Amino acid sequence: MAQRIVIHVDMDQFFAACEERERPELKGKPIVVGADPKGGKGRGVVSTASYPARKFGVKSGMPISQAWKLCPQCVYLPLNFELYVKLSNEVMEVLRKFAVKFEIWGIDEAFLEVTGKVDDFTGAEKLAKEIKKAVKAKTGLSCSIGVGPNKLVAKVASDFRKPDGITVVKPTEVRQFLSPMPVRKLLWIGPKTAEALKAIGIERVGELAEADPTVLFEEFGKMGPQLRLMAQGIDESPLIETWEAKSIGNQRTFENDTSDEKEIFAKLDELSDEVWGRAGEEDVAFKNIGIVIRFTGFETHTKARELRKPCGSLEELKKVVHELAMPFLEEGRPVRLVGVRLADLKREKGQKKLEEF
Ligand code: TTP
Ligand code: MG
Repeated sequence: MAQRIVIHVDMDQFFAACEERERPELKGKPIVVGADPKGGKGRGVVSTASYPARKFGVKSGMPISQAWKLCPQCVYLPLNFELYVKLSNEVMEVLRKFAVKFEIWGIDEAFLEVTGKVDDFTGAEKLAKEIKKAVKAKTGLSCSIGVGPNKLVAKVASDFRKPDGITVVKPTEVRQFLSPMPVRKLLWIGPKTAEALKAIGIERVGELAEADPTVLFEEFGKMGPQLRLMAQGIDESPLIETWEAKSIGNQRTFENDTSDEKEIFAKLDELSDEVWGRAGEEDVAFKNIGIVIRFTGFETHTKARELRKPCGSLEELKKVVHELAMPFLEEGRPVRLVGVRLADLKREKGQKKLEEF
């Protein structure tokens, strides 16, 4: 069987990087994204700090009032989730294409199973470089990448060199790599477990890897042996794909609001072509077709239809989109924006791909 190879990608200073992309004049400044500091009296916490802001000691999860004390000259920005989700989707779309199996782990991180796609860890390192380039080209954002024989090691590795790093840990290097790390670095070891381990004198992964199994069993029950295996870098957990949650959509605003049905349908057709193309590229079939229509002003309507079986052709997609839009256009009200969205996605040829190995 081919050597298993897993890649973990984590975006650098993600929320701050998104803000910098929107406002290039902020690039390189100490930025704190989170609650309003209100001149030091603010409540709430720091969501993230840019790397320059981290130099002042500002960190994710810290009270915003403390951040203000450490760095009153930092640029403080409120959260703009819509932006982060939009960019996260763009990033994930790029990453997905490099993977045999793909699992989104958080807003700015994902696992890629690349077993069989590359021959060895040298091939995987090359692939990691390509991934970084592709993410940068599409979104302008930088990320850090970890490569390992499983999820556990890949995740620790992506955090090892940040920002803009690549860390490759081959199977023979795993024990040495993990050994000096605090146990908390291991995926699935939360603060409580770390605390309990500390109570029995275990703080480093290497100590856990060599701990007396009986003591671990007494302390943690069945989880004890599991913890020890993790510390030895052993992890066979598979990637869990999350296709169903995803949708493919796009929308466009008219240059001038229009009530010309022909123009509106032409735009909807154009959007249908686009999303159909993307569904093809991503090898997904879909059953749910939706539209959005915004009239002059901000009155917005959405309408969706669930087909009985996956949509079979571009013509069918366009027909459904027209039928969904028609009732909204009868009154001849000027339209500002239209959109098409595909949901209930299923990977079409994915199974075949996996069987190839
Ligand atoms: P992280 O990947 O942990 O942090 P980061 O991307 O900002 O920085 P790094 O370069 O070290 O990876 O989290 C991703 C985003 O999630 C982060 O930009 C903001 C958000 N977040 C919170 O809102 N609260 C938190 O406590 C953490 C840790 C992150
Ligand atoms: Mg990150």
